[in-house]
Amino acid sequence: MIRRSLFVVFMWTILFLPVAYGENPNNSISVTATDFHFTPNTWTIASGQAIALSFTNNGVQEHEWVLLKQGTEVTLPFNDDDEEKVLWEMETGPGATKVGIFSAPPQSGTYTIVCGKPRHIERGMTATLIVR
Ligand SMILES: [Cu+2]
Repeated sequence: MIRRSLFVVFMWTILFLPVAYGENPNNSISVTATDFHFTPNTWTIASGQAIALSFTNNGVQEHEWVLLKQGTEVTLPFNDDDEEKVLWEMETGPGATKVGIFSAPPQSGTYTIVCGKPRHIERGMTATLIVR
């Protein structure tokens, strides 16, 4: 019985681990924020997948990576009134790196990324997320 259990675990490892690891690179993106840019400023992810975002802040101010709903128009100033436009957001402090997990939208297309801190959009903190 033990031998059979070990065999099942062994086969599971052979069959499924390569798939799991193989998918990881496509489901991980990274961004570096400075005052006041995102680098890179375009990412492509798979629809409906869990996506890990590694967010490094090399600026001296706090920055956000805010994923807006598809078709959202950014109206300035961007503030608390715009909260209903947000699908997911993450904030990272100066000199820090954080990893967050979000669900890629099920609908493919182009989504707008902004930093929601006051007047950061105006200074250039916008980017594009492509969902395929
Ligand atoms: Cu910012």
